[in-house]
Amino acid sequence: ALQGGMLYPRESPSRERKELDGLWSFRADFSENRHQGFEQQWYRTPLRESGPTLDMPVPSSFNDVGQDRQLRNFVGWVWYEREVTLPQRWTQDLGTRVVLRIGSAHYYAIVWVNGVHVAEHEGGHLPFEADISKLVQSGPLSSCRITIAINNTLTPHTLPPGTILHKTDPNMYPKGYFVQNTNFDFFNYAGLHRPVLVYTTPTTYIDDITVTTGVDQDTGLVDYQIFVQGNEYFQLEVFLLDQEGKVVAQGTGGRGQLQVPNAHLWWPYLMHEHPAYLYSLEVRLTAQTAAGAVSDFYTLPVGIRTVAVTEHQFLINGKPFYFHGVNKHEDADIRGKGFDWPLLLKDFSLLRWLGANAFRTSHYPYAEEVMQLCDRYGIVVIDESPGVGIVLVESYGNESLQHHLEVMEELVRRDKNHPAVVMWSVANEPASFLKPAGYYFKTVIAHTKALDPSRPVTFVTNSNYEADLGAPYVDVICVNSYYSWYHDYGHLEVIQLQLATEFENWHRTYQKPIIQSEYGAAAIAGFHQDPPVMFSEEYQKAVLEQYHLALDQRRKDYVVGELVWNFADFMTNQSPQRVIGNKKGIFTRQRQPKAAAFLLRERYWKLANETM
Ligand code: BDP
Repeated sequence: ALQGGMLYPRESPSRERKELDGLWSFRADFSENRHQGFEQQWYRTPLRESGPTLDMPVPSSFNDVGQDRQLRNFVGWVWYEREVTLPQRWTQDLGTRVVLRIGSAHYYAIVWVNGVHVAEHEGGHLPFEADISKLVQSGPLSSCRITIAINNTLTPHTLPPGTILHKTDPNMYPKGYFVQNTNFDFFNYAGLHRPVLVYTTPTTYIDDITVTTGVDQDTGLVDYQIFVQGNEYFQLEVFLLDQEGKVVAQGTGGRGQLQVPNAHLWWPYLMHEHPAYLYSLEVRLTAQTAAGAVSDFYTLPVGIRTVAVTEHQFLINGKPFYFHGVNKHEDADIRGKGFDWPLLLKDFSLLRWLGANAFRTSHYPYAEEVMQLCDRYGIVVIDESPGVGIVLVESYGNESLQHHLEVMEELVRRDKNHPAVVMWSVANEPASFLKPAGYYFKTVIAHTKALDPSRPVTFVTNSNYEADLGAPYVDVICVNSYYSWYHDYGHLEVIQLQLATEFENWHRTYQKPIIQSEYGAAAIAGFHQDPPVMFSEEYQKAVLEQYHLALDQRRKDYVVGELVWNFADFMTNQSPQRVIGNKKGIFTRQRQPKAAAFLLRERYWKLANETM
């Protein structure tokens, strides 16, 4: 089990934060064994002393920032470094705890502070931390040097998995030649993708908070559990404030239930006139220490809502909810998967324009700032783990399974308090027909449910309904299909029949609600053909129209959602199937609409008006 909590670093009267975004020194280790950095201990002295370095923006992927083809396609260790000067009150006051937090380092990361190893982390989409108090408080220096080595190599046991293929024919490839293969359809961008920061807490501090909510008639129920680290003797007080700042409930102690009469529920956008109502849970800790009294304050946004699944419905606050939205990627020009506020706000603006009420974080957890905006705007999220491309038998072994369980622990720990998150997805399109898949998904799903009994769990399948060994364990069947795209090319007339048959088969077999979790077609913006031809905007639109007709046949029965593939065009590996990336976006990579976007906009607003 994981050590400690992973509360988002927020400022409070007892906590400060310092962002380390901006330019870092950077060097990719191009040596033949990719290990020179470790042999020469590049973390011991400033990186520039090791050889030539580049300026690298953080957060950003390193791949597309420069003009170097080798760096764009680099596989192995890259090194990041920057110096930071900390305020004296952080380095002199032994009652202050100083924490370094890395929002995301893809894929494997090792961190040193002033040459001392402080953290290691596997997985590119979830945050990790190191308590660096001792290090920064031990000397006269108030500056410290942070070095982060990151390796983007994917193996059958990483999540997502990949394979390294060594090409040994001396007539075909130079000595030592290898390539990274993956079984997922997006570019394996790497680097420091999300904010890096240092923050403080007192040495006795609020380490974690878990909130689950319920509704009893008009009363909102907020169950809380608070974990404290440091001193054994402390008091806790909690206050729940409404949006006007008025205290509506309060309690004491590490766990309890707050009751909110006439509660404002957290509703999805377009399902209620006042969606996304957030309360604030203010937690106050006081402890007596040898040095005197200390206090810690942390405020957590709380949305009161319930989620439930029946044989044919997905219920939010007891009302049937229909997901009409998109699948996304963290992806854009130049920055790759780097976090970027303007891009994020543009995307939310487009989601509103579309009338989308939901998205899936295909195919990995997104930045915490994204989840916070979903809470605030009322956009419902299916929160997906990086379990994408699990297709090799090796990736079903014990080593992979253990890692997958840990990733679910990290994901639930980070995202458990977001009202917007209504379901976990443990994987996308695994080879769930392989023999070991049954035990594997049974275990991962059961573990996730044990971690969080308050939300349904699923994985997204494209296996045949009879062959799928994981489907018995999910709460909602999520199916992807690409009729008249990956087969029956160009034959729009088969879509309705094929989709209707598929829905029928899944529902008859499992009696669970179904979400069309992906469907779509590629269109290159500006390509026009009438009658429609593949890759034209008209064809993309026509495919969606055919899907919608079949969806509408079953929408009131047991189909509970539709998420188009994809919100925007995105970068992939190079292959003859992909034209500078995947073009199934209804927006271009630059977020401009194709014809299909207008079609979806009309449909989503119509669906919204039916449920309002
Ligand atoms: C599905 C995958 C998705 C791909 C999409 C496609 O889940 O990641 O990008 O197909 O082929 O199989 O466009």
